[in-house]
Amino acid sequence: MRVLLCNRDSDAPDAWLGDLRHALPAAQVDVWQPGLPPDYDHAVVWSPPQQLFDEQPQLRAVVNLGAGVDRLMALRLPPALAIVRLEDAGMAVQMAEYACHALIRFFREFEAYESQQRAGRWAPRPPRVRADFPVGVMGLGALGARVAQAVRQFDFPVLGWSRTPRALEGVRCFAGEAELGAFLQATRVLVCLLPLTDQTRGILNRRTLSQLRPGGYLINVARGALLVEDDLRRLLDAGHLAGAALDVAAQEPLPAGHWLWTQPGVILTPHVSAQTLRGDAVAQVVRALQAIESGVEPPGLVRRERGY
Ligand code: NDP
Ligand code: OXD
Repeated sequence: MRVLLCNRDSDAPDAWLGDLRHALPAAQVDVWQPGLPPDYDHAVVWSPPQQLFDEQPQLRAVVNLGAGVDRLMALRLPPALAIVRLEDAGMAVQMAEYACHALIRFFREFEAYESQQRAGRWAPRPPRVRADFPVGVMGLGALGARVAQAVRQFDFPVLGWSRTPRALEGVRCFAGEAELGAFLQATRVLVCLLPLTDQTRGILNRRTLSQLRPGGYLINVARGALLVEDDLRRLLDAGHLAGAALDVAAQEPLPAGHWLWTQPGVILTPHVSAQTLRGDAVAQVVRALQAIESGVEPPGLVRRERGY
């Protein structure tokens, strides 16, 4: 088996190569570079260039070193190529930490206490009622389902929305376009964990976000292009939304001077809510390639027609 590695964003390319070679001792694993002969079986990639697929049309499978395949799906890929993505691989627990942290920061008014501390003021605020903070999770996949379960542990009412009907213990589940309105209207803190597809691009917009309960919050940990940022700004300025935690932006890195850097009520992080962990990822790559070589459907197989 001959495997190409193309992980250009990595700050430890040698460690990825070493770990993959160690985990696949019978395989030849090479780092992709332009002009290699077209005789590789599989590619393991994050954010690869179009040139890789143009030069290697015989590839049978590509394994994406992340959960979201939107960038990969935007390329021209060989029609028969199997696309496999990471499923959880240590990311679900990170998403649960991040979403719960943001939720509790909003609910317990930590931002207000931080400014009181800076002003040297000791001033307890009245407790807020948990039932007034229903949390709606958009996307109930590997990551969203874990977030919904983690939020439940803090006794917030939890709702979830997915494309097809799901049943999750303790979560009031909604599905499809027809139930989106009811889901949003019952939600105050919206956590977005949808994949970016033709159906979901721009789904967080004035029409949808204005249906959240007044004083609502947005936690977007999925992709920046799901959100119409100017619509968020209008709803924050109007006070309909009280805050947002954004780990992703339409343009990354967020440009200097962008309004989001200084918008009151907005917490920003640089696309780190759930990072790819090399050990978990390599183990999942190995399982996927072994499944493909044995003619079995690999875990994390992407359905091209759905876009995720
Ligand atoms: P999954 O594919 O496991 O889950 C996707 C969920 O979204 C499913 O519940 C699916 O519904 C739902 N969904 C998809 N399309 C629609 C639609 N049109 N309407 C309603 N629901 C829809 O993905 P993951 O949970 O693994 O990951 C989610 C996303 O998180 C990734 O695509 C990626 O963009 C992002 N991510 C961000 C990271 C970061 O660091 N910021 C890190 C990792 C991932 P159904 O259940 O019916 O299929
Ligand atoms: C992913 C990401 O999709 O890190 O895994 O954004």
